[in-house]
Amino acid sequence: MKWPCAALALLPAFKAEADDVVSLAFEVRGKAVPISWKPTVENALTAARRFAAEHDLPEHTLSAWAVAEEIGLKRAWAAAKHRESPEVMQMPVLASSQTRAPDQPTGRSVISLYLGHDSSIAVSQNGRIQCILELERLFDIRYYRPNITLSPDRYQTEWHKALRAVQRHCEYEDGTFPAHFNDGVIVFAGEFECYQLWLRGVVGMIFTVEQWHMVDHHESHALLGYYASPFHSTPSRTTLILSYDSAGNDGSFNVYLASMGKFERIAQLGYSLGNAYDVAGVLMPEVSGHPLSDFVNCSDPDVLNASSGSKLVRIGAYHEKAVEKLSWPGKMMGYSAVGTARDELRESMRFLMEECRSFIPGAMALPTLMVRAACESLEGQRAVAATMQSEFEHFVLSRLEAFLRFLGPGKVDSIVLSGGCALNVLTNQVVYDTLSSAKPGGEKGRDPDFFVPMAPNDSGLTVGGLWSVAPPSGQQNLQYLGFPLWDRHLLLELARSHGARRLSKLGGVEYLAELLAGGPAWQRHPNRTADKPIIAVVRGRQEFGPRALGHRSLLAVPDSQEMRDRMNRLKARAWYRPVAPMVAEEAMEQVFGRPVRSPYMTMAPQVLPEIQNRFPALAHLDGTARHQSVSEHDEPWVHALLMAVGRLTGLAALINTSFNSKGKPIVNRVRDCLKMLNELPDLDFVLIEDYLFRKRTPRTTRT
Ligand SMILES: *[C@@H]1O[C@H](CO)[C@@H](O)[C@H](O)[C@H]1NC(C)=O
Ligand SMILES: *[C@@H]1O[C@H](CO)[C@@H](O)[C@H](O)[C@H]1NC(C)=O
Ligand SMILES: *[C@@H]1O[C@H](CO)[C@@H](O)[C@H](O)[C@H]1NC(C)=O
Ligand SMILES: *[C@@H]1O[C@H](CO)[C@@H](O)[C@H](O)[C@H]1NC(C)=O
Ligand SMILES: *[C@@H]1O[C@H](CO)[C@@H](O)[C@H](O)[C@H]1NC(C)=O
Ligand SMILES: CC(=O)N[C@H]1CO[C@H](CO)[C@@H](O)[C@@H]1O
Repeated sequence: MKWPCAALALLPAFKAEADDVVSLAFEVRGKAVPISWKPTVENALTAARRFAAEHDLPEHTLSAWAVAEEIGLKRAWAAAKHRESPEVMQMPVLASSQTRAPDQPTGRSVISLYLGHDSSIAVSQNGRIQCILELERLFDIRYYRPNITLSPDRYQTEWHKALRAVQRHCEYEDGTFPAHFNDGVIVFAGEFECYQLWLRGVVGMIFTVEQWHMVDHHESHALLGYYASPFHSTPSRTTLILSYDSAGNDGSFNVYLASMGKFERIAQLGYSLGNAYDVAGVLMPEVSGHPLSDFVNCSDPDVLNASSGSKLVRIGAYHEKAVEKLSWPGKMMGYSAVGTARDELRESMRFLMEECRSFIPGAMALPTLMVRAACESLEGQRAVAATMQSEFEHFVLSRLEAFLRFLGPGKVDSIVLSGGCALNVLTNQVVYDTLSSAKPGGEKGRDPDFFVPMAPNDSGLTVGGLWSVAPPSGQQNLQYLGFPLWDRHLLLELARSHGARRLSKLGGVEYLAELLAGGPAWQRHPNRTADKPIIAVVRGRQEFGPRALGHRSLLAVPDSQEMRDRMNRLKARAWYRPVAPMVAEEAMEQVFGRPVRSPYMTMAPQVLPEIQNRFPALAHLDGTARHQSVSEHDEPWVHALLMAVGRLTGLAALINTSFNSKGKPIVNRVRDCLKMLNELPDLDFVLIEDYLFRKRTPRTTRT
């Protein structure tokens, strides 16, 4: 293949566009003040310092300006408005005020693509999403993105393969398959325009697309959050949407307001909370899996002698872990429960979160005090995790509070959190418990309602991007819009050859519940190794988003510590990883003492002590549970199963874990399911659609 984009690899060399003079105006204390400079003579940071000194501005606005340098400084600045709030003014404003009024739903069909890590393709028709393909689920590699640098040929082949999967397996509600699209959307991932042009060509080999649109990264996160929430169906509501993550080249803390059909970015701040959180992972060998010495030199006199919260030491080898480090923040959040936060580390954490941008991407560095704590002991490493989590929560909460005050009491009817950082369920819970109408003493109508979408991280970008072109018509359940089993056609034959039995003939969910609860059906089982079995359930279309919500899940009754250990062993997961129960909506009061709706596992409320005692595998070490609340409306079959389990165990709850093997994405092949059933000693059954496969005893195993 002739590679048309090769020359563009040279682009960065031309980044500092020759003799351009950059001119901007900032509003300082209500007045527009101009600033201009030549990037070839003075860099943006120096210019920013000069400007700050001349106008007596606080130092910490500077980091945002360093970021501005990275993004070329041209865009959006003219519109930068600090507005009137002193608190909001103190945050480093990158750019703000971008207004768009979404079109009304139309009869259009749309395809949307995202090229960054966690690449995906989403398709909609008539304002309804028809399917979402996360490429990792097709290629069986977590966070998958086709890698253009590796081999342009392979890049093309892989995108082609993904698009073919959409063409063949994305069955529309009316029984047809996609062929033509009115609109194509690419969610911007910082790539060269040339790649996008070229990708359009690849799409064009399979589908016809009338017109293409580019959509901003954070706008896509925010639109997913807004339109997936119940709030958009009442246009008179004002919804505040925070999209935050660690996105590379832009402000990573974005605040939007949606009201009366208007969707507006009110601030884009230069914080990269995700980065701060990610980087801290290097200090915890139990999280990263690497010795501390890979990243820092604990005998460095600067480390030994640390005293100030803002002094930094360099860390090495971080960028080399480009892909695996994506798993650190999730682990670190669970790990934070094993440590105790230390006050003397707080200043360092705040400094890191506020200033993280200013030392990325050049020198990776961490505050020296944090490094020293980690060097000193395992307990110190755990304290870093706990303090980081605690400061992260505080940071998000205080910024949200500032925005709410700034907008005025009672002005915001609902809050939505989106972006990769919204996977931090502990922070979500703190916001819910402190700001929302569900807080103790909170009032509907006065305090905002709260929502986190099912795929707040990059895997959800294509849906948000798509909705910017064709907003949804009404409310749609999205959590099961992944793909059916890729090799579904093999199921019947494999069921026959494995002697699988039809669950519906055995008694349906009642039978499954009896097995799970260790009742007679399990007691009759010839080769029991445990008190109660672990059962994988694989039904219908795959989940969209990071959580297995009962369509690709491993299920068990959480009434013993042993069960948690078996689950973690089965998944080869670190001992400190949290468990996640599925709880029937009816049982939430019983478990938490209050209803905390969380159909996509986005919250982490405290479990009541008596339930922790009776069902020890249900709560995490800190007593919280990352639960999935299941109502009949969310998933009728899973709900019926939970209710049946509740009749036998006294609690309509099961622990779930996603059905995947170590380091792999959630399964989507019959063959892989059966392979795991054979290989994993702790897995007792797999239910695939209506077929219940039992682990084969050695006697019946063919060799
Ligand atoms: C893509 O491939 C290049 C060249 O082999 C490699 O250096 C880079 O790390 C890869 N990127 C990703 C995201 O895997
Ligand atoms: C770590 O720092 C000490 C003290 O500066 C130095 O002697 C040692 O060589 C360093 N170790 C490494 C691996 O760089
Ligand atoms: C440690 O800090 C003290 C006080 O700031 C300073 O005098 C001393 O030189 C430092 N030692 C090292 C090894 O940097
Ligand atoms: C993002 O979500 C997808 C599922 O939608 C998950 O597989 C992936 O691991 C997540 N990525 C990160 C970086 O957390
Ligand atoms: C039961 O399973 C275990 C482990 O797979 C095996 O060692 C044992 O022989 C089996 N017993 C029977 C009666 O199949
Ligand atoms: C115990 C356990 O593994 N819980 C898991 C439940 O499923 C979600 C989504 O797959 C996981 O994130 C939890 O860790």
